[in-house]
Amino acid sequence: MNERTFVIIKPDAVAAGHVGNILNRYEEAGFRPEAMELRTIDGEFADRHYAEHLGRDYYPPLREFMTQGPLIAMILAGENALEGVRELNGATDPAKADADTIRADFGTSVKSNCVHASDSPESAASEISLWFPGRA
Ligand code: FUP
Repeated sequence: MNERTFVIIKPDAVAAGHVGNILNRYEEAGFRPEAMELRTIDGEFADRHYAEHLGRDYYPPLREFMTQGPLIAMILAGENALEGVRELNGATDPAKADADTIRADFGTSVKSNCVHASDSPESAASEISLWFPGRA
């Protein structure tokens, strides 16, 4: 099924110069960008994106991390994009991610795990409307 998912190349990966390599993984797997923007978000926007995580002990450093510099926000489309992109990304903790996944190769910690992708059709729809309201 052709699907859309919302993806972030996080500030750690942008700062480290991994944007091209990460985009290459998605393109080689057949996913294509429908929208893409370099953006620096503030804390209030991070709170909206990570609404489920507000109040967790790890959230304040995560908020700081996501607002520390530019990130790449994008909509990726393709066959089974939701599951396919999360497989390419690998497990949340880069130390536990399968070999050759993006997080295994470019992530450095659970917080600095270099990419985000929507985890369900519902979260894709709400993340796309938050980040790219004109594309919802
Ligand atoms: P994922 O769906 O793999 O992005 O992971 P989660 O939705 O569980 O977590 C979202 C983000 O919260 C992760 F990318 C990193 C951060 N996080 C932490 O920093 N510490 C934790 O213990 C769990 C998540």
